[in-house]
This record gives sequence, structure tokens and C-alpha cells, in this order.
Amino acid sequence: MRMNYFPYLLGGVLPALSSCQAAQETVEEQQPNIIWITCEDISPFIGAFGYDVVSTPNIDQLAREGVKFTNMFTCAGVSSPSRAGIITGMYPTSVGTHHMRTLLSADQQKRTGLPAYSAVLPEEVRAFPEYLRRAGYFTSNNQKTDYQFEEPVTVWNECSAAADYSHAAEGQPFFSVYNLFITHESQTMVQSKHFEQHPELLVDPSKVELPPYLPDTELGKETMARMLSNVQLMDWCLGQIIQRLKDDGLYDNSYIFFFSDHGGNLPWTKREVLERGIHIPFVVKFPKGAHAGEVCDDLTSSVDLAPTVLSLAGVEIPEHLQGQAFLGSQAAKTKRQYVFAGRDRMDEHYDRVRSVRDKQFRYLRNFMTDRPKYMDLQYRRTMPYMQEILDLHQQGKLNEYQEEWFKPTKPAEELYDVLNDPDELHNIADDPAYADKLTELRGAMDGWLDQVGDMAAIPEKEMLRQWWNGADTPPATAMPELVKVEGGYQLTCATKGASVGYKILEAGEEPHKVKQPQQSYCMMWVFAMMPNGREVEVDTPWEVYNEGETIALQPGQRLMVNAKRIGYQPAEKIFDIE
Ligand SMILES: [Ca+2]
Repeated sequence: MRMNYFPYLLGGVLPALSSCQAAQETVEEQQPNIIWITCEDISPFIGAFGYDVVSTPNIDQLAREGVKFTNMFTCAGVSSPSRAGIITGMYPTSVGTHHMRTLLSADQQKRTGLPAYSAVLPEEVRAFPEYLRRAGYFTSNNQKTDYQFEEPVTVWNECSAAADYSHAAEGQPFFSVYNLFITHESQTMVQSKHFEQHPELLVDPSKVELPPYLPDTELGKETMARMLSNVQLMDWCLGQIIQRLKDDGLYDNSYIFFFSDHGGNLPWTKREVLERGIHIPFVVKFPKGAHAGEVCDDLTSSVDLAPTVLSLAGVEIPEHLQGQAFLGSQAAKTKRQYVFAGRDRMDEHYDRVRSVRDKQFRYLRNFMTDRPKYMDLQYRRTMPYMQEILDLHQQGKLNEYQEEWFKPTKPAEELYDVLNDPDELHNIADDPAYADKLTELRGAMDGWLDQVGDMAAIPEKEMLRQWWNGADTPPATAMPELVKVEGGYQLTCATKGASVGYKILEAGEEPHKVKQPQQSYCMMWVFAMMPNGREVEVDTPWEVYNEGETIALQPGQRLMVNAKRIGYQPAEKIFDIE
């Protein structure tokens, strides 16, 4: 049986995709500007990706003027672990950022019995924008982080609802991220009032087709139509940012990435390491219209984004990064044969699933076979459609595909032919015709787990105990020391892996905030109805301290210093210069 929920996955719809020119060329431009426009929680529900129930003219235009990547996957099907992989270039399962989420709310702490914590990353691991800053880039993030750790002050020049490329110094290259929040799962439950001019759904529920693993009901269609309406509103937001870049004369010479932080966001889609949870829309527009209109079907992973940006920026990719660059002068010589992903605790429920996918098949390994695939998450139960699915399950009204979610146990292994069965309805792990493929993918997963490790082998509380040396709170970063040298001052920090930032204050000056106009379509804009142009208070930026660097300071000036190893408590101090 063939299902064509995503029609672009079927052969013959798109021209043959054999080679990806873009990935094979080196880029001459030195320190280009790089802009990321990211959205939340969506599979490729985008016109340019063959999903024509929605109207996404701005993204479609970007895809026409750039390269469309049809095989991009995230390392997790949910925000925090996925975003941790993106910002570090490390698999979440490898460094302890795999549980959703670590910075738990007070309510979640009560339900899990866990404290809110920042993952303690290996000493060498950094949030990659810090490498760009060391190379002279201005970096800004507007504004969601959700990295599974509180980032050091050295990662972003600006991280707020006002963070914007326009604050870079004259001629300074920039890496600027804009997160568009409107397509988040929460907005499928209760739509933002931000678009009061569109009280009606922008997508006709009668036109949408629910996937076969979800019950076909009026409420289901309305929920999907609302999700798709939000995709259209997101496209409008993206269009506003593109227009600003054009008005500022930056569009033509910049790299512009568009992608979702993972897939979803209907029930049984978000949080899964299936196509519907980790396959994302992904577009890269190159400077000067290079490669316009090309389509690349190479397998790419979100863990590759950090090394790819470093490669484009001409910054040497650190050895420890687990992703591989697919663009720029340091692009990997060998293309990926597989992409990998994991699913672990979601809110108050544990699971442990690992996924490997090649260009046609997905293999899943379930470590917790004694539990259903369904997780009874309190948060998701607030979605009316989820309630309806639970009611239909109770009444025995779900079909066999839909009921699969609620079976009390799950098989140890699953295998899907995702090209011919994109909804992953038919587990062929026991089919002798696919025994060779099963053996191959099993081996690929074993190889990956051996190579990068799997922190989920350790219970979460034990992982914390080891990180925190048995204490109830994280270790503290050592207080930096200021040393007078010829020509100025140098800083040292005894904690290995600490990032050190500093600000120079004038005599008598105290740390303070400044006002900047909001330029955002992120959480505060969607949740709090904060209009753009309104002034928000933000911190003044920190400089990144490079080891061995001498800072020139005058008597009377003050040096404010902040040091932090990721996962440790920061150390902050103001030195008065005599
Ligand atoms: Ca998300």
C-alpha cells in the first residue's frame, strides 16, 4: 500500500536529483553575512516542498532563488534536544542534552522529581557562534534559545527581542538568527491573537487531508487547518525579514537559511523520530543568486549546521564536532550515508528510541519495549484534538494504524521503507525480504552508538550526580584572575572549558541596561502581543576574551568579567583598575 501524504517523496514529482552542485563548490567570499530564519515544529508543509494546500509565497521565492534540500533531518523530534544539537554540532544523546527538557519549570520539577539543570557539556564543547565571534563576526539571536543549558555571555553579542544584524559595526560580518514562533504546537491549541485581522482560518479545513495514523474528524481537520494557517502567517513574518534585508541592500550578498527546529506538530508527529517528527523543510539561499533553483537530495542532519556555518565563514571547524560541513571550503569529501536521531524523556515520561535512516529506509531501536509508543503528556492532553483521539481510543473507534499508538508494548526493532511508506505504517522488520537491510542498518546504529556513546544508558539522576560530584547544585566556575602585563591586563580562569567574557566600564560606572526597539516574531511577540518598534531593555554586550589577549585599560576604568563553563555556575566580578 502506498501513502502519499507528502507527495514530493514519490518518484517522478521532482526532476531527478543526482548531484548537488552547491555542496561540491568552494565559496570564494570571505566572511559572508549569514542569516538564519528558523520556525517551530513543522514538517515540510511548504508550497515549495510540494505541499500546495498552504500558500507560502515568500518561502517559495527563497527556494527559487536558493537551494532546496529535500533530505534534511533533525537529531530529535522536539525543541530542546534538537536545538542543543544545532547550537553545539554534537549529538544530544552523546553529551547529555537528550532529555526534554533539562531547564524544567517548577511544575515539571514537581512531577519528575528532578531539579532544573543545565547540561554539563564536555570541556571542549561550545555553542558555535562563539567561534564566529572569535573570528570577528557580530552574532545575534532573536530570541528563543532552549539549548538545554544557560549559554555563556560569550555566545551572542545580542540575544533578545531587539537583537538584530543592524547593530553590527560598520563593515563587520554578522551571523543573525531570527526564530519565528507562530507555528509552535501551543499555537495549534490556542491561536495567537496577534493576527486579529485573520480571525478566520486561512486554510479551509475541508481541503486538508489528515494522515492515516490520525482519526479523520472535523476537529482534527480544524486543528490541522489552524496549524497550516500558522504556516502561512509564519511565511508572512519571513517575508517581512527578507524585505528588510532587501531594503538594507543585504539580501543579494548574504547566505540565508530557512528551516524548522524539528517536525510536527499534530499528535503523534512532534517528539517522534519518524519522518513526521524529524524531517524538516530546509532552504539555503547563496550570495549572488548562486545555485538558484537547485534541488539537493543529499542526506543532511541538523548536527551538520554548526560545522557548515563555520565552513562558510572560513573558521576552522574544531576537531570534536560530530556533524560534518556540507557547504563551503571545509565541506566533507564523503557524503552522509545515514542520519541519526534519538527520543528520550519527554516532560514527565521516559522512553528511549534510536533511529537511523538512509535514503530509503528507517530503522528504529526501542530500548523500552514494555511501554506504549504513546506518552500520556499532561501538556499535550490540553490539545482538544488529543482529547478526542483519547476518547475514540476508549470507545474502540480507532482503526488499526491509529490504535498502534496505544498498544501496551512495542517491538524491539522497527524497519520502514520510507519512500514507499512515508507515513511509516508498515513495520517490515520481520519480513525476510528486508533481512539484509535490517542487518545493515542495525550495524550502522551500533557503529554510531559506539562512536559517539549514549548518555541515556545512565539514569538521568545518576548523570546529574556525576556531573555535580554528588552535590545538590552544579559546580562553580573558578573566579577569573586579572594579571597586569606589559601594555595592559590579561585574564586567566582555572576552570578548563570556561568561556570568559568582559566589558569595560568607565570610572564609577555600574552595569546597566540600554533600550532598543523590538524587531521580533518570536515568543514575546506571539505570547505577549509586544509590537515591533516598542523599546525593550537589554544588556550591553560582552566581549569574548581570547586566551593570552592583552586588554588595554586606563587607571580608573573598571573591568567586568564573567566566566562560565557550560553547565557550571558562572563566576562574575568587577575589577577596579588602579
Ligand atoms: Ca520547536
